[in-house]
Amino acid sequence: MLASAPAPHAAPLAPAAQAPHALASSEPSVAGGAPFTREQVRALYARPLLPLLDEARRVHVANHPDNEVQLCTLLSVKTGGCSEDCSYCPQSSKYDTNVEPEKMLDVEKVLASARRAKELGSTRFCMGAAWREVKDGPAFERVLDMVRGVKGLGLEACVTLGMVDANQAARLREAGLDAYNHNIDTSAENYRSIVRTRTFDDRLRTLANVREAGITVCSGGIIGMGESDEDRCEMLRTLANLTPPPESVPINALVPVEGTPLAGRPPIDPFELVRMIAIARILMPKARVRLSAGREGLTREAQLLCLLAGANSIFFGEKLLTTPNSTESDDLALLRDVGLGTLAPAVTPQT
Ligand code: SAM
Ligand code: DTB
Ligand code: SF4
Repeated sequence: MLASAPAPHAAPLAPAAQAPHALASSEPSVAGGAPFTREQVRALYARPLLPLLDEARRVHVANHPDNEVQLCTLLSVKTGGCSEDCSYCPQSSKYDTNVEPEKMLDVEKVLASARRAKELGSTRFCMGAAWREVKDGPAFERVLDMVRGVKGLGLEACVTLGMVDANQAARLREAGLDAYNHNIDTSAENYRSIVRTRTFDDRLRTLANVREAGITVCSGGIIGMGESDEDRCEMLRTLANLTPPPESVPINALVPVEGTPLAGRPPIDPFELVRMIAIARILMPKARVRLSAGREGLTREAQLLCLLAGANSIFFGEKLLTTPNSTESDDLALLRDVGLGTLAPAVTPQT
């Protein structure tokens, strides 16, 4: 079993309220931009939450429409039976979870789901496969058809399929793919305590292949796996120092799933998620920051704080890939009650 205990370097950073040089809220804390140093990100992490939120909000309104959230719908197009050992994942064949391996979905079924997502207001549709890597052949050809079909509906198309090589990335781009999701999940130092069947560098290599093919990069991570504050800072720093930084950054809170090594992890304090989102917003001003897995356990007030901190997308639909998400009606009610609009379709449907 993989380690689920806190990493050895889990000493907390200076408690926010006692940060020795708390900045005035009007002072930009990372003047100069990327590349960011370890110390710069640590200093952000150690700031009291309210000035941090002030700064994140300033960065947000300077770079994005103020009251707009993108709805993105997820669909698992090939569920379970994955050969990787990611210790958070219910789809790994190494763990006995209640996810049963399923055959890959037909293109028509996927497109029916994408049509429904569009009717409900989603402008992005992300298809996930529980694969270690893409293999050339009929399954990949089917994914390419799915991408063409989703683009034909006028939606942004994203896939998350595990590792891809340069040629596969180029073929995805040719099919019209907008974005590839491939999370770094945690810091380079902590990676081996979470995943052993591949390396952090494997992750970065796929991100480089995606970027090279002209596909936008969606990459983020997970908190609540027993990582240290330092790991969280380093994860965000790695993302922000990618050149260019990712266009899309999902911040997930672990959904602990029975049977996985991380099943017993306690829930995070929602303020930790707010802090991560605020720092992501400050370090990556132009990125769409996605309030991702783990929203089901958050109150409306905590979700609003995440949106205030700079999140401008949520996963919309009653399921993430295999685990439950907030309901569509609760999400629409939240957005309505606080007067937030959703992003209008950006792409003209192809006929
Ligand atoms: N197999 C592909 C891969 O690993 O890149 C794509 C699918 S994978 C399920 C997509 C992402 O979902 C992972 O990188 C991880 O960040 C996130 N994820 C998976 N299980 C999770 C969980 N239990 N809680 C939070 N996030 C999770
Ligand atoms: C991401 O960062 N989070 C989403 C999406 N990208 C693909 C997936 C969350 C999966 C949560 C566990 C599950 O439902 O299986
Ligand atoms: Fe497989 Fe992706 Fe789950 Fe890891 S996160 S076990 S690669 S499906």
